[in-house]
Amino acid sequence: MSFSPNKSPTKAAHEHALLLNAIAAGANEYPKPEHVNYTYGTAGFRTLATKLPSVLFRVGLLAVLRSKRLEGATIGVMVTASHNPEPDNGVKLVDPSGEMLDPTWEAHATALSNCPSTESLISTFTTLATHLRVDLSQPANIVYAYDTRPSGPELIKALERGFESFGESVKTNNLGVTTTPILHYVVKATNDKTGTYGEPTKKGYNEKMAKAFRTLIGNRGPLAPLYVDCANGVGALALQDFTATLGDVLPINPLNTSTSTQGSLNHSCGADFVKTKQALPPSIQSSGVLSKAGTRACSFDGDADRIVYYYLHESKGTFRLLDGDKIAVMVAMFLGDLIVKAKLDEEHKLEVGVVQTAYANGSSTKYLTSRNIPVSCVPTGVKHLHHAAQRYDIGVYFEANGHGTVLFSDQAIKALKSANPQSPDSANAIKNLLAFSELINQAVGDALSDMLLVETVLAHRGWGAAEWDAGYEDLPNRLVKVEVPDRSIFVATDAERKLQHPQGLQDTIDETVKKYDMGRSFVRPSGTEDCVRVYAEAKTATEAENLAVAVTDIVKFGSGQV
Ligand code: NG1
Ligand code: ZN
Repeated sequence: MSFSPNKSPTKAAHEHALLLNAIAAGANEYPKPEHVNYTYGTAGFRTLATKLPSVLFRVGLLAVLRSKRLEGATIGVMVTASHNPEPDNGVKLVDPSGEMLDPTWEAHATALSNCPSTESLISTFTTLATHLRVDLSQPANIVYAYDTRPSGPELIKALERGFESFGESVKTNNLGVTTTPILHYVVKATNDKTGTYGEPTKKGYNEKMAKAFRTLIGNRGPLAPLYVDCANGVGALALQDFTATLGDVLPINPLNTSTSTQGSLNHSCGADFVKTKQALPPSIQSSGVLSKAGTRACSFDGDADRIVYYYLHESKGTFRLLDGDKIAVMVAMFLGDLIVKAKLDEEHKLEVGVVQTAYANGSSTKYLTSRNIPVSCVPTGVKHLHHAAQRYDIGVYFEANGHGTVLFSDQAIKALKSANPQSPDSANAIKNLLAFSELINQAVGDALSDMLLVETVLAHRGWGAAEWDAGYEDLPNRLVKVEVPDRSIFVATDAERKLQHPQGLQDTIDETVKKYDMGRSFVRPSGTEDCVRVYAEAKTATEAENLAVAVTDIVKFGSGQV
């Protein structure tokens, strides 16, 4: 198809015709494969990389539309499939504040990606631009990055082809191979009008983290060495850059850093492996590095936005996991104590709250609520957690799988900056709270920043991993992936703790759960994989296992498989 620029009466119409011609040429180069249906889910688009070039081209178009709609505010695009295996890839958009794409635009991403032909893409694009009132003459600014997957560079070309359709009105900044949280940081810092968030570069990120960490550690360093499993992913490169900036306050021993070995990414290592298997990565097990008492380690996931810690029990040698729930609890308690020490005036009192999902271990929720820390439960997906955390002065949010951060509200920062310390101790607490707000990524969960957060709290408490772990004992639990013919028949409600459909299934689950001591179980369709997830916890490991099996059977029955 072609549009005739020369016959157009006005300059704008002429440019519009040129744009549509450029989009049509790009769309022809990147045709949508037949029989594939794409959905912009919790983590953007994610599937086999070979199915993604047409999606990347179209995401390029949408990113430009979004930036133009927001008068040239910088939009981020991250190409990653996080903890998924290497043949997968994915893409997600980042809004100007550094947060996930506005959910109302997710449907536009889905619509563009599913247009079956060049004609339908042009027509959907034009309709979207009109309905969303996008002034195409506005400038657009995009920052983009990708992880270490071999499919990254080809997909980036398709994305760039999307941007190029708009000619010179689009300014781009390619950050290259970078972690997801660094991309979010750069987007936020680029759009920050106050100029105080930090320099919008990788260097700016490293310097900001290193400065805050040094302030917080003070003369407590150098800390005990830490082993970091980088999942053979981009976290290895980020960690190397960061340690070069930080120096030797925190001696880091990176493990699983083979970013160019084919098939190694997330393979038998990384945060998702450790959390799901509740075991050490075999490479760490066989290296024996954790056998020295008191040694702690952590695992990043493939794009370094998740982290879990672990160690071996001193006498039993058993694996002990310190997951997102354990991080949230320790951090919330510590920040709560700092606020008490800060002795702020009555009208500037700050409250720490915690946001969890239904996957949070019941023991962690009980621990927090019994200590009067407010806890909210929201549906799975970072955007839900992030928004709920914004309602607290200091909102700690973590998914059990290790994705999370701590948000400081503007009022909290103002209260801390304007406080009149009553003593050297309170001055110190205020200074430390402000340093935490610099250390912790305010845009998104960040393995590196969260690692520094954990290390700081441990150093201040004078704790090792065992003391941290001693707070509460996790209830034994099981997470099962159930493949069903059509997961869309499963509809969850009440922060995904109950099933609304298929009708009657929840009653059967409730009846079953009652038979287990301290039993809890829920079922929800995954937002990132073609499956339904069953979670079960109970007083003993055997009971948790049996409950998971029983509920899995109910799900299979409900999906018509039995
Ligand atoms: P789904 O597939 O919707 O369960 C998974 C994780 C989420 C979140 C997203 C995005 C579990 C049980 N689910 O979502 O917490 O991290 O991936 O990556 O861990
Ligand atoms: Zn991730």
